[in-house]
Amino acid sequence: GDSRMDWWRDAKFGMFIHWGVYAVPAGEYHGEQVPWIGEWIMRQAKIPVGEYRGYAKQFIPNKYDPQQWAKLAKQAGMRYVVITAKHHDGFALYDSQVTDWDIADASPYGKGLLQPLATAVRAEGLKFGLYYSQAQDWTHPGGAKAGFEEGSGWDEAHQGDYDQYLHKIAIPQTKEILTRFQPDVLWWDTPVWMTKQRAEPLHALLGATPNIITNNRLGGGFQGDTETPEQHIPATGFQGRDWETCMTMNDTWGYKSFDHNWKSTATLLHNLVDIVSKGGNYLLNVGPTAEGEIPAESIERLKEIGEWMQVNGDS
Ligand code: JFZ
Repeated sequence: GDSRMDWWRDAKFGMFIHWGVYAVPAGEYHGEQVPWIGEWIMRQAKIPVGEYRGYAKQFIPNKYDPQQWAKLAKQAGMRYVVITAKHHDGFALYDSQVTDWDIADASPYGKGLLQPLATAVRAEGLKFGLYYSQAQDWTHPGGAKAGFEEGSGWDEAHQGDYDQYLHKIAIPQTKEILTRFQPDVLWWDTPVWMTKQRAEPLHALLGATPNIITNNRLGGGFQGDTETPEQHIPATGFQGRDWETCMTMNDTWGYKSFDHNWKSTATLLHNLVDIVSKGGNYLLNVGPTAEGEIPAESIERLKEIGEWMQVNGDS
């Protein structure tokens, strides 16, 4: 067997965290409720880069309590946490040396958010993973592509060469997060315009963390370690492949103030049991606010899941 995968297969249940500047507009732009998932608001509302950058000034998570988050995950029976190091808006939750579009340089908060969480999560005995949007980047030139021609976007600031973006931003940042945080998981996403040639240098960086587990969203033909059915549970699992269903508790990954469509705790538990019975993992999302709080509805559900685990879990 592949002992590298042992902890992950045993884990069954993890916490996904989508957190970033999009928590400031929280789904609203110029007084309008923007449809669809909150972390896509920049793309959905075609917010100009300069204007979107302004939200970072209000992303000041003074209520951030990474120990509380780690304990919440642990008490719910989760064994790993995966957080967005950078989502499609290009904003890094750590102090990147590659750009000033990060929490330490663009927000008055002025310091990184990832190391405190990595430390807290590992202190609880959980594994720590990072999500990184390698292909889409709606701030750095050359990286805004979804639904657009390669090298263009909805703002002049997007003009640029995709390969330049990869070499100036995505490759150095991937190197940075792997060496700095030594994540147990790297969760790639949306490989638009990715080719084998483009993905190869990203894939090669994984050598810095030999035991890392990656998903199947790097692109360029790289399969990674895990299948990633999204927002659904496959009927039978995947023959010969590890897999992980990622899912929201309401209808958004990133925080939206007006999304109240919460799944019940019973539904979440049913999903967990269904997934585990088919040999998969459940990566259940929370979307913290710009102040740094996990929504009360999510906390309540995670605590109830934890109570069920006390009775039925295998600790
Ligand atoms: C992606 C992101 O665009 C989204 O913001 C979120 O981070 C989510 C976890 O991942 O969205 C996807 C990616 C892949 C599929 C659907 C949505 N897919 O394969 O069906």
